[in-house]
Amino acid sequence: MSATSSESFMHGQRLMLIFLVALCIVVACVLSTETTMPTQNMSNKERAELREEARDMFYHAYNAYMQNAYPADELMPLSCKGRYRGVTPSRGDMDDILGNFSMTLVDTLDTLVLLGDFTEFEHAVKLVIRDVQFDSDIIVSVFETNIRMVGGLLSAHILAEYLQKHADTMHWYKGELLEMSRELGYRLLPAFNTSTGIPHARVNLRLGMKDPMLKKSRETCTACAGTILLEFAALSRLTGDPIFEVRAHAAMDALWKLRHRGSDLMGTVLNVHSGDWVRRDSGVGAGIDSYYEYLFKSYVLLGDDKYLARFNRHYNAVMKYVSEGPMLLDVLMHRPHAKSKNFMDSLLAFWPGLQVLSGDLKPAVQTHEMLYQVMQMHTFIPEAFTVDFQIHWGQHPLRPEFIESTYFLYRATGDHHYLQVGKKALKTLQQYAKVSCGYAAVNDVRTGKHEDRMDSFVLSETIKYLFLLFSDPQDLIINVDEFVFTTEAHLLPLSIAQLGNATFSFRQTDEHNVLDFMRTCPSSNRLFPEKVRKPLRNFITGSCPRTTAGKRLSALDFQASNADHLRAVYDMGITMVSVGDRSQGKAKSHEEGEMGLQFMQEMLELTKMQSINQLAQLQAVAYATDENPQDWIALMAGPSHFSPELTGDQFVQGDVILAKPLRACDESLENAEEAKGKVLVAERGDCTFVSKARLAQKVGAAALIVCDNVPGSSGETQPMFAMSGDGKDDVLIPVVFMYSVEFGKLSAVMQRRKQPLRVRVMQMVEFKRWQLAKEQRQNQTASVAQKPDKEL
Ligand code: DMJ
Repeated sequence: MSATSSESFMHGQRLMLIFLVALCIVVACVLSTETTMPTQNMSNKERAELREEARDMFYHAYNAYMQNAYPADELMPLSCKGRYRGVTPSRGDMDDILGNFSMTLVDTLDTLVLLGDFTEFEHAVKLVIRDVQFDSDIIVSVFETNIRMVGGLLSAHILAEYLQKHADTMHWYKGELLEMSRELGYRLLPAFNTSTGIPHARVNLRLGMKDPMLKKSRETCTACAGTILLEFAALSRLTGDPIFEVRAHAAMDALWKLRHRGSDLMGTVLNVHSGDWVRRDSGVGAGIDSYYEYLFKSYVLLGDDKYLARFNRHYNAVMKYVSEGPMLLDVLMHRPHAKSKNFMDSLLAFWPGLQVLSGDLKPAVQTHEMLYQVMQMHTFIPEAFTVDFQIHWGQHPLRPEFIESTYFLYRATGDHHYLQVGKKALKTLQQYAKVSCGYAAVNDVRTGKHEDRMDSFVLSETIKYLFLLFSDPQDLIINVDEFVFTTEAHLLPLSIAQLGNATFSFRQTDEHNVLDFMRTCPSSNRLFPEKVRKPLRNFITGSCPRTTAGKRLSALDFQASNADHLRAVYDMGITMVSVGDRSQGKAKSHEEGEMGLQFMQEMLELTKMQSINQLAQLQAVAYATDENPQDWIALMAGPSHFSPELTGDQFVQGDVILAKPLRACDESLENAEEAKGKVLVAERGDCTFVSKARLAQKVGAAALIVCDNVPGSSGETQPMFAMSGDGKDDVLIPVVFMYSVEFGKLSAVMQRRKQPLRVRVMQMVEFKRWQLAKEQRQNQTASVAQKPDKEL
């Protein structure tokens, strides 16, 4: 959904070829027949063991939170303590999800019921009623508070009433959770007072929109505004208070009016007052994801056809413009034939699950298969990956989307492949994310380094979907098919559409279950997904059979995102070896082997050109040494998408100074005064690049250098990337990124000197030109100086 800040690798499709070239093998002999690996069936025993392992995972994380963090919003699994808003060092905008309202516990309540742990559920509900309050002077995200808190309270209320009726327990419960969700709903309502009816992104829990910090509030994301209706409709129908549903419908209607009338696509960021689009990128991932989800699920939950009609219009547009084979690539809503990004984000992994629900199974199987290959390639699905399936942003906060889709695909097809995929995901979490105090997010899937962060969705979604995947639906306490899962995996009963009060029906033991029937053997459902996956099996490494007829593919035309090109290259005997893959390619014939050699020669040429292009985007942090003040040295740096580009002979010069605290994530700096007019250095981590930049700008710094927090990283050994922001263009100072090795050199010089070190931030290519011009001048002077002697 609405994760916005990202890092983007500058390497275009072709740059990846530098690595491919080094690793390709041309062998002129006939390709052996393609081998297929049938999906292994999973025994009931193994499935039950995995269900129990998922249960253990839940308790490992839940107990760690309850024992070390509660009543905090989140557990910090590395420091093994709670994360409190205003107490724990700020991570900038990211902290808008925190309201000091015990978010992880509220978000987790209904999972306890699914696990059948009524005792702990009752205990937890009592704690929430006793401890959680909302009257805080804190600005929170409307979207996150709605999906995690309102949704969590509502589904817990529904399940508490269910247990009263069916498990003869919790008789003391009198709808307190519903009252709490109504109170919280009222605290979110001021955000809806806009001329369009589209809610502001953030609201102060106590002051509403009267908080001076919200005076300039204008922009929100499509998903943020369009992921309200399920919870607000349930709130209205359960409380009998119509205001919530009215406001949420109005927001959905206003959003619908903003679609592009030609393409039927939506952008990702908009102005809540004018209704103007701020970002016109259109995809299915960050910034828009759950808007589509809520259109479809609003139809399912509320039975209102208009939402199905809207969903279908958008869906057709997405499949026409955004979907490209199994990939989903952003386009511009007003120019849908132009791709606007060359990377995909991990949030789009929810899409196959939604496709399953809407009945479009084939593309769901395909996209899921592509994502599974990305996961196998990089251990986890990175936050963003390029069309070449290289890492664009290496973070992985243990998100649920891929497992969620795996669950829905399994429920729809009964194909054991999806159990095997779930097993792989579960074991990966156990091996790489489990720490003694819970599960820690992965800071970079390349290094496996952990982050001190366990988002509430790890318990409310990631582990819940794993548990559901390995559970036989018949063994669950509730019939999950009678519920809609909200975007945060909270359960809302389908019968809510008829509700004046909570009188929906729960499972009847003898009821007919359509899905169970579909899975009885023999069923074509079992064969279908395998048939769709098979041609994609090596989608990333490219080994599908194809006819040889046709024009030779030249290196210049080659696009690594094009599946046909990948196949053609493979047929020429060139194997693209990606992380962890060491298989060799064999040319289909001698003729194609020759073509492969020719292709490789062209590729080498292109690689040379690529480094020239790359140089144009590289930034430099240059300084002169004490020993030789005329001699400037330039260290390699990466640019950012959100700050002004330094072009031509532009540069910013100033003394370098380290931010205090170094991460620069707080509201201000201890050395703010000193930082004025200087080139500030802040370390990567704890908050987004752009929030560091805003702070640097606020204190009057001339430029910002963000230095990496991964020891040993270097631009010499890994691709440079450009830092991405959040779509706003309010950063006016140059911001560059330096890997650790390069920054280490700068820092060593800083430490050696008694005086502050003066640096220039500029384009690397300009630095080189400048140096060259200087050398030429020196040479000329030298030759002029030599002339008289010679003449003598
Ligand atoms: C969750 O909070 C929800 O699933 C949301 O819609 C998307 N992002 C996170 C998990 O990644």
